[in-house]
Order: sequence, then structure tokens, then C-alpha cells
Amino acid sequence: MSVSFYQLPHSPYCLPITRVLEALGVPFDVVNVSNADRSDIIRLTNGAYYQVPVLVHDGKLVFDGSEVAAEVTRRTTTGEPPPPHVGGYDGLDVPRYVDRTWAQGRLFPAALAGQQAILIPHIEGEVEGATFKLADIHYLPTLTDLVDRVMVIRHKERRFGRGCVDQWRAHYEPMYAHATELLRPFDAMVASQPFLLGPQPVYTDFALYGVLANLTFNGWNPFPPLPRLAEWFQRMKAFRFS
Ligand SMILES: N[C@@H](CCC(=O)N[C@@H](CS)C(=O)NCC(=O)O)C(=O)O
Repeated sequence: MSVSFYQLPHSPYCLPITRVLEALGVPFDVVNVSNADRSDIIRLTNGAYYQVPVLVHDGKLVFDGSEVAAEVTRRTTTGEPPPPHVGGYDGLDVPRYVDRTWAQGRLFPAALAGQQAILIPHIEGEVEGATFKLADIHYLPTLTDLVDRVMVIRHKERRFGRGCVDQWRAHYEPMYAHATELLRPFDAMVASQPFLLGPQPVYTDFALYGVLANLTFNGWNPFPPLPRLAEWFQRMKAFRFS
């Protein structure tokens, strides 16, 4: 079996997948892509995708939207009309594939489907939206190539406006405090149980792990002052599926 994982090492969407694969004992190779130049991903997916993560399992490509793309291709081949709606781009194609293929449904158990449908978009949306800026302040200066660094800044500025990274830097303290407040309910959730939704971690845990591993990547930011969540983070780092 061959598994290759195309990633940015600090990405909050990639860190959960590598942690899950390690916890499952699935061997995989990592390919770090350039944040500024997505040629490798574009060629790999024949133009269907430019983001990370992308998982390649025995030649099969899995990425956000790959299930939609595969269904569109299948229907084109059979002459069926294109699907009006065959699922969404919810960012969960890779975790769902990993769950089906190696985790026997333990990442997305049916009994927790409702809670996860509420929590995962909140973690990957509002919470990640507060934390990645704090990480980016530290990440951008690590891009030593001038053109690479400015291309990534351009990507940020097209979304958040000119000078956004400098503004994040200037407002570091209130932004860090805001991120901490968004994380506080998760600290409460692990006060009386080891993982967010019970005795075992599910994808909600790995999604939040990705956000916090991104925030604290290479010591860029201190772990927020939430002691029970800090203990949970250590449990998540060490967790192995039996
Ligand atoms: N919904 C996607 C989001 C992935 C995503 O946002 N990836 C970021 C890295 S953290 C990326 O590739 N950004 C660069 C770009 O959009 O060009 C998923 O969960 O897989």
C-alpha cells in the first residue's frame, strides 16, 4: 500500500490528518508543497485543486471536493446529466475517506453526527479564523524567499485587505484574548471527560487539535491559559487507536 500526503506542515487542515494517520498506525509519506506555488498540486489533480491537503492512496486522489469531482466525471463518462447536487465542499472529504478506509467509522460515529455537524464547522470556521492569523504573524517571516513570502502575503491581502498582516501584529493581544475566549467552551467540555464528546476522540477532537497545533506550531504562540484543554492537547498528541 502507498499513501502520500501533500501538505503544508503548519496547516490547521493538514495537522489533523497526519495526527489521525499516526494514531491509526497507517504508514505514509509526506510531500511538503510551496504555499506560494501550487504547481505540484495543480498537476497532480489535473487542475481540479490547488489547496492542501491532498491524500494519494494507491493512486486514488482525495481532496476537498474530490467526491463531487469524481461523481461529475463518472456521469460525464456514462452520459448521465451532471448532478444538481452531490454533496458539498465541506472540507471533510479527506477525513471521511480516512475514516472509511482505516478508522472503521470511529472518527464519525453515527451517534455523534449531530454534535459533530455543529462543532466541526465552528472549529474550522470561527475558531480557526481567529487562530490562524496569530500563527501567520510568525509563519510569514519564516518564508525566506522574497517572492514566496510576498505571494503568500498577497493571498492574505486579497482576502483580508492591504496591510492585514501588519494589523494582526499590531492587535496581537486582543486577538489572542479573543481566540482564548473562543476556546474556553472546549476547556469546559473536557472538564469531566477525556475527549470533547466522550471517552474516545472523534473528528471534532482532531479538528480542534489541528487549530491548536497550528497556533502553537514551532512555539510560535503559547498554548492558551486553559489548563484542562492543555491536558486534552497532550492526550491528543499521544493518542493511539487500539
Ligand atoms: N476546505 C479545505 C480547506 C483547505 C485549506 O484552506 N487549505 C489552505 C492551507 S491551510 C490552503 O491550501 N490555502 C491556500 C489557497 O487557498 O490557495 C479542506 O479542509 O481541505
